[in-house]
Amino acid sequence: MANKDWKTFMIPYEQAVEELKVKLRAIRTEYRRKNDYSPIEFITGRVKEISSMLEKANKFEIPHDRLAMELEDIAGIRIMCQFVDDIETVVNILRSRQDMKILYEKDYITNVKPSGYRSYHMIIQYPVNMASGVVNIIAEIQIRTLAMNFWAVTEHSLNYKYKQSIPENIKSKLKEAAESAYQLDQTMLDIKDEIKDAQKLFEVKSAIVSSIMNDILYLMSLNKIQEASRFQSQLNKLIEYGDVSDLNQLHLLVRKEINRFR
Ligand code: 0O2
Ligand code: 0O2
Repeated sequence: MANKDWKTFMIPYEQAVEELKVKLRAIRTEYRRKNDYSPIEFITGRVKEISSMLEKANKFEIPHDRLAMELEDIAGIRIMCQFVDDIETVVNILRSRQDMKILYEKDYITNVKPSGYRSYHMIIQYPVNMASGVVNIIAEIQIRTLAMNFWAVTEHSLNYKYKQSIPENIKSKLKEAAESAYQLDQTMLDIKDEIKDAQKLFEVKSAIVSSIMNDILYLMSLNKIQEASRFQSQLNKLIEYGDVSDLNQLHLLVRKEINRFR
């Protein structure tokens, strides 16, 4: 196939990655809008470079007309989670979606790869609506914790540098690092509830702070500059030392003041 044809071949994959990033990031937004803890920390996505796709086809002797069937990671999405048990939540969310079909799953968290690699993979079929009609493409979703991601990204770059033949001493260091990443995930899980509470509290507080700020701006627009700056300095103190109930009280006071002048 000519270069131009490969570019055409990639179009539905590029579209799928863009759509999936938007759709899956929306899950995070939904949790955050509800001031809930999100099992998704962040999402990245990419399509494979044409050159590395052809390299892989060559290596595994995959005929070009079978690439779409046999290369499952031409479109790749990565979902990063803070805690190991978020992965199961994300997997269940994906399993119940109507816009993709899960073909199969690979659990490299229970079955750690000999390299030390841990992640949960879901191979999906995803319909892309093209000008010419629907094209069903295959994509790979990798779900992992931040620690698993840190390890995998580092190991991947070393593999790239050493072209798959990493020296033994570095290999054994990488195994050690994989074990440390695993331990880190376990330790974080132990204090998960504490961290979640703190993060949730932060979300709740920032929501109240931003409502108070809006109200203060409104007071300013009513030309009540003195009142506005008094509330602003109270707010500044509470941002540092106040709790949710202090903030709520201030919010009520600001509201009352607005109603007085409206
Ligand atoms: P958010 O809400 O910050 O997650 P695009 O499609 O243009 O939005 P692009 O440029 O294709 O995104 O980038 P890619 O590679 O798909 O994803 C990059 C996203 O991952 C960005 O999020 C980065 O902020 C986020 N990211 C990458 N590494 C980290 C990391 O270590 N920690 C965190 N928290 N986020 C990371 P967005 O798009 O800004 O959205
Ligand atoms: P990229 O784009 O460079 O990441 P197999 O034949 O079973 O060994 P297969 O069928 O391609 O491999 O699938 P597998 O093992 O599930 O791996 C698919 C992807 O998982 C890889 O894509 C990597 O992204 C990631 N992965 C798997 N094993 C490792 C590992 O030991 N270290 C790191 N860093 N990542 C791994 P590619 O093909 O490498 O492409």
